[in-house]
Amino acid sequence: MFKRVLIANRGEIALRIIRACKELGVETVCVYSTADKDAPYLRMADRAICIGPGPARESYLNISRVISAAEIADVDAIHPGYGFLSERPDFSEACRDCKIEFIGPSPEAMGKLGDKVACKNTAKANKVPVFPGSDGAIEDEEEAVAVAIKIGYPVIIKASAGGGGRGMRVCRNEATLRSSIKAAQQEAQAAFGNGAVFIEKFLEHARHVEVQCLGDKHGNAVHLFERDCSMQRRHQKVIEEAPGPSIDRRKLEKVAEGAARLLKASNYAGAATVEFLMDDHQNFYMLEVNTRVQVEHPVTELITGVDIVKMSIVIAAGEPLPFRQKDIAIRGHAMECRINAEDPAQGFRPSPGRITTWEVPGGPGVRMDTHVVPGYSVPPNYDSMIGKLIVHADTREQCLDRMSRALDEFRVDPIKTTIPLHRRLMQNSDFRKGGVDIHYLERLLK
Ligand code: MV4
Repeated sequence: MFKRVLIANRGEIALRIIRACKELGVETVCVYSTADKDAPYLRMADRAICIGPGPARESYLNISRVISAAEIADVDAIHPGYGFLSERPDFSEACRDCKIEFIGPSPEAMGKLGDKVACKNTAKANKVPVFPGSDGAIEDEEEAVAVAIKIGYPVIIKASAGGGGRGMRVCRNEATLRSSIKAAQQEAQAAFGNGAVFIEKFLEHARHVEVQCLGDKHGNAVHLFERDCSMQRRHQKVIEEAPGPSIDRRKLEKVAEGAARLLKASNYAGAATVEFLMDDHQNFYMLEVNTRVQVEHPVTELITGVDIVKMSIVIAAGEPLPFRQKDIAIRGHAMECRINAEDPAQGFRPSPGRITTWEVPGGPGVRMDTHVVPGYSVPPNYDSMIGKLIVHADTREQCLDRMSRALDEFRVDPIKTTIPLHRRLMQNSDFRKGGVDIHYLERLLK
């Protein structure tokens, strides 16, 4: 195992990684920006090193500053968490060049799964279902039109290097498609430095179902079942749950085994999530692969008993996965509400500032992942997520009631949070029935 790990992140995930390291007997080094200098989790690490000012470009996103801190602290490995440098093949490579273990996939595996066209090809070769569409990148207008005639409208143009909804265009007829291709290529080139775009069939109504996977350095790969993340707004997830409500278990298991095969075929070591859309007939279509530990990993931890963050470290240290697929089973139901410092009554306007009252829920089946304490100031520089309330119960209905009860215990003052929205959603009959689609929340908020 590693002697010392640097955490190249902030907030709740930095604290989550500190906790995993402590349980593994690994020393921790946190990097921080001046905007985070008073954050209490920094004192839980063995060492904290300032790497720059508030703007992320000059601190958490700055590869040379992070690597310099790692060299000064003489760490064996770096955990990137999520966001920031976590999905940058150049960062994984910089770590390798400096003989520091990157806790995540190799730059090759990350590059291959991060490029959507390449990823889709590997998926197809491994019998992972994908949307019908172009074979690889589209060269010109005529090729796009030919593919669209074959698969039928509507179609969607996506950037091969895009992700999380960036660089997508829906085309409902030939005229729009013709006028969009060149613009999409130019946009992709400007935004991602890669002009490759592809097209596929556009699905109007769908659920977002993603499969959590783990691969090790010995050729083993397993899945930890699925999460439903359909409750989202502007590509930001709001609630996640596991398992997905009313999903055909046989279909899901086939797809999830495919996801694990995809990791294995990509020589992937670490945690990964394979995202799918699921249509009204429970057909699955792969969207993209996230090559990192995700925000919503706790719901999978609660239903499987697997510590995903600990596993990410164990895998990077070269140990084989300590279990096989047959050892993984689902127990109960789990749900996560993202607590953001935003005002749902004001169009989700950010609400940073000092938190004087912070009373968090507890009791049976309740887990709170947060770096916030009373007196903490939410800096305006970063993502507005300040914590995650996660609950576990035997059934989905008990889980909803437990979440409701936990949300009722929550007291935060004076900043605004998404707690009132969550309380409303826990009583929403469509959500309680299960199976709302990815557009549900935006329709509800109109
Ligand atoms: C799609 C789609 C419909 N059809 N692809 C958005 C984020 C990116 N990961 C892929 N996205 C979509 N791809 C096809 N062929 C609809 C979306 C989409 C979406 C997907 C997941 C969660 C929320 C979403 C919200 C709007 C659109």
